[in-house]
Amino acid sequence: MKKFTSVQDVPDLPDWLALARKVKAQPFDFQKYGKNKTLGLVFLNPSLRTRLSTQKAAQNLGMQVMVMNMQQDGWAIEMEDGTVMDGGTQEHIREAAGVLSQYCDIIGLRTFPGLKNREEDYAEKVLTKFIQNATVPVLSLESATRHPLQSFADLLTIEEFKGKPRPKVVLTWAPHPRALPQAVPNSFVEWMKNAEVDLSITHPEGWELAPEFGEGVPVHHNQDAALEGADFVYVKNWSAYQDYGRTGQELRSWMITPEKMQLTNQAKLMHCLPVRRNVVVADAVLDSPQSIVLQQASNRTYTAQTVLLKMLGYAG
Ligand code: AN0
Ligand code: CP
Repeated sequence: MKKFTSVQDVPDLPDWLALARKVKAQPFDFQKYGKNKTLGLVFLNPSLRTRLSTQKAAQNLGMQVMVMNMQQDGWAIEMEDGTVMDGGTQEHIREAAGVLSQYCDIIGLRTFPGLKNREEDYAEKVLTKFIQNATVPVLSLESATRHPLQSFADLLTIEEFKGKPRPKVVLTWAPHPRALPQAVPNSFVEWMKNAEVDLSITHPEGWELAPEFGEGVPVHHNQDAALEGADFVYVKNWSAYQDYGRTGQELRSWMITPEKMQLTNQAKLMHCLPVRRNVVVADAVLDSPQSIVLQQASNRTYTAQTVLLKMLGYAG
């Protein structure tokens, strides 16, 4: 496996899910695959869960882990080819990715979108350049348009908590004061399309996902109607794709409250975290037994471990 950047890199999702369950049951049973292998985690943006769960996943496999926080500790990276580097950037991505490949057997990269230039973000410029210049397999730790490690954990969590073969899953937009990427909802939808779920999306007009992600998924602009009968409510803010980067922070009535959860089929509440309390979700919901956000975060370890195991060549 040369890369893990989206669900398209997963050849057999049911097989991967079965392995994730096996890994979760016996996390330390696969150490012969990771022994003497090194994982490098490169962050161009902040992270709590992805950093620690992927590190723990690698440790469970017996791997060594090196973490590089480029913003604080690295040189300023140049992404453009053919530039005269007499400005602010100090090291070209060609050397940076090439050098990291000398030290690591697998490299993880987190790179958020700039949310200014939609074309550039959706071309996955940074991730693509990194992969082109790395000589070892690359794992996305959230890129401009997708967060596949998150979505894999989300899917495992839904599989564990579902009470029927085909649960109703509602992805709902919620307000947030800052412009956030579309990566989490894009990816969630992409993975759910490959799962046994009845998926719909609710968001205010103007917050449609990019056509290639939203395509084929029913959309409701009335959040209350959309939540009716839901078994899972996946709440997340994203900034607009059309009016690229627009926040919608004034739309405070979209916050998930106990009253809204009353409309559902005693739904489980999911969020990738970090979550802004009483902006995105009310305290009373996050602190209720309906919230499974910590179980979601826990599953990040086992799904990351499954991905690493496959990247290490595990074929069982
Ligand atoms: C990021 C996002 O929305 O993509 C990371 C979530 C995993 N969230 C924030 O920046 C708050
Ligand atoms: N959910 C998630 O990816 O969290 P971090 O941004 O803290 O890694």
